[in-house]
Amino acid sequence: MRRVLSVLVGLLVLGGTLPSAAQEGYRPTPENLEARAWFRDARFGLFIHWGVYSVLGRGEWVMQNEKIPIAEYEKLPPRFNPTEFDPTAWVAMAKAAGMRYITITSKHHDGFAMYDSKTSDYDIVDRTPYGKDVLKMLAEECRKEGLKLFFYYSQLDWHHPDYFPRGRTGQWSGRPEAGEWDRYLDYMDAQLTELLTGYGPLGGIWFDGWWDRPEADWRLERTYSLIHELQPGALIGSNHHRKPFPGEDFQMFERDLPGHNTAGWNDQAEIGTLPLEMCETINRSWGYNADDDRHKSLKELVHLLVKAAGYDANLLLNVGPKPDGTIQPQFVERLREVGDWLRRNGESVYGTRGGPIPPRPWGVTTQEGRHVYVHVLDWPDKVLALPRPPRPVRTARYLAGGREVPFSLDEDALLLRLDPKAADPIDTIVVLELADAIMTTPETGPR
Ligand code: H79
Repeated sequence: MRRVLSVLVGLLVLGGTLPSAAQEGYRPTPENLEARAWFRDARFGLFIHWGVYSVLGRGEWVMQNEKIPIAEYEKLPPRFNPTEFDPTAWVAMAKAAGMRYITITSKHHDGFAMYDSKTSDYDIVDRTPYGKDVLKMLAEECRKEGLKLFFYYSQLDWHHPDYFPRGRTGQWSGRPEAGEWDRYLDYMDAQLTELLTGYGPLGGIWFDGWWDRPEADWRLERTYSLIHELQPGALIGSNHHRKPFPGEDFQMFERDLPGHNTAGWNDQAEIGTLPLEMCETINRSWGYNADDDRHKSLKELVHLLVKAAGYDANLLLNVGPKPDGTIQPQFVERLREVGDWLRRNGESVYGTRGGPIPPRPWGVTTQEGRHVYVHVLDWPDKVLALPRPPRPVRTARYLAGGREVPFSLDEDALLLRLDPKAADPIDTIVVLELADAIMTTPETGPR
């Protein structure tokens, strides 16, 4: 009895933060499982951060960072007029980069809806001179071109009066110190309903901002059930930096490989068994930042993609379009180069899972059926010693050109004898052909 009591007390104390506050007992439908398998195979997507903040060109956090009150911030939408927005060009860019899906901000922390919301007039159609629903235009183009579309949705809101009590951010917005949290959640559910009913079949919803109020009751049970009812095949993920909550369909990592914590906020992000995704920027910014010219090189971008795949994760790579609707040439060029690389080396990335040999400082492995792809990213020596793969090795060849790589096996190790002349400055890929396929399931797949 004492034990039962202490468990009950524990539940009362922890109530709001327990994962059970999400969609407990959720059983994904067959469509959802199929979408997860598709997602795992896709491996590469385009992240787009676009909102009225782009007018200022100082990133999507400008409202918070520069303590801009709502009354001031509301002067941005009348200045947002992306007359050069061309969904055909955006989707063509993503496809040329070898990306299989797009995730775009439908509403960021600033609360401004980038679509024709009927729940609020704080949206692109009602408040900007442009007056068009850019998400609808993008959704149509994605459908035409066979890319899946995900909507980023910020649970955190710096604009809505009912986002109260306030969390860690949003304290400079000038809102009255009162509000109805439940009314805010109703508003959020209403907006999500619009997004899930007005834009065709979605890839999924990418939540962010839960971390602003980890102590709050977000009523996730209701929100997640709603989404799964409206579109069982839409995947739910949340950037809460924790182990996935019940009801989620994939797990994401911001600016870190799964299990790493260089960004500083992934200390509680234990890896679960769902499909994984890592998001990163090409320069250092998500939303358009006019001063940020620290763009990653082609080599750095390919390494991000390949390492993510080696960790069994997708890479969601970001661009922040300008307020006129164009994407800076520095992004476009690099993405085209990544696409060129993928056209030559895509079989070592698409449709693969993390390989049987764990990621190491020299590189990573990926696998598909009987093939293990050894991505040698940084290894200057002629001999590379690896743990022996779990199946007999038939052949080893360079993916580029198909020449054989001499190798030897002993009880513990596979020694690859690499030819320095065949070394690729970006990624030397050796394909091992095994005698049998390695069976992987989401639960047992090597990480
Ligand atoms: O949309 C992009 C960013 O705007 C958003 N996520 C990506 C995909 C993002 N929001 N916050 N961050 C990224 C990092 C910010 C972390 C902090 Fe905090 C917010 C530091 C302090 C407040 C969260 C809460 C981490 C510590 C406390």
